Amino acid sequence: MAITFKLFELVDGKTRSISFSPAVWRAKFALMHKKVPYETVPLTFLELPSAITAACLNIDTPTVPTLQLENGDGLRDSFAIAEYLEEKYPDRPSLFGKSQGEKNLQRFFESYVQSKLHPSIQRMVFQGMYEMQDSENAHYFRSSREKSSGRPHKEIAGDRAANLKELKENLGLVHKALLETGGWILGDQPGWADFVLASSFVWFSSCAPKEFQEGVLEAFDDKVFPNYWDKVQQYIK
Ligand SMILES: N[C@@H](CCC(=O)N[C@@H](CS)C(=O)NCC(=O)O)C(=O)O
Repeated sequence: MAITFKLFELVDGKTRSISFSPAVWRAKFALMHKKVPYETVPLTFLELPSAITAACLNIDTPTVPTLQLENGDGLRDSFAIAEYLEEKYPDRPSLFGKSQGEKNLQRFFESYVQSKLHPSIQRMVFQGMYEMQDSENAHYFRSSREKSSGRPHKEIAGDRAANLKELKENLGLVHKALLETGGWILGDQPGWADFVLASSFVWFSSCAPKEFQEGVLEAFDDKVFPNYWDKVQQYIK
């Protein structure tokens, strides 16, 4: 009998149909790449803690993504989910490549995306993420982000032009890598590094479409990022 995994994911409070979390998308790409069927449990920020702890008794600090396994336990964290899938389905398309060295390099790329691309994207998506919420989730989102950033709401997004400039500077190496492979970061086939990058793009495009257009698709004078984004569509449509 086919196993049905449940993926707990984050959606907007207004329509409950926009899945925007980059960490969740990493898990979704990994599941799709491994051709593993799954159901999603869409949750808003405020629903997430009680829904995950009620369903997965082993989890006491709930975050998304959480993948509920056959035995009912929840597996938290996108990388842990990818490692689990790689181990369980070794004969399906690989996420990390053949050697520990390839896996290490992909982890290194993940750190680059997280530390160099995410800060400016995070500032640019802030207002969009806020406006996508219903009033209770908007209140939670605003106060939790004010607390974590130490800044009042109106200062979190920062200066648009400075954000776009910072992003372009840090996208340069990614653009160069894609120009050289002519395809995915990993070459002919995507893997973890691509799914990390693509997840950041899905997050950016769904919460700040104009800035994504200007800051990624039109940032360089060629079709490298538009072509890459076209390839990503096969997973997200
Ligand atoms: N390290 C985790 C990320 C976990 C995480 O921070 N998830 C966020 C969504 S991207 C979350 O659950 N946020 C809940 C909240 O902000 O209340 C992973 O990559 O899977």
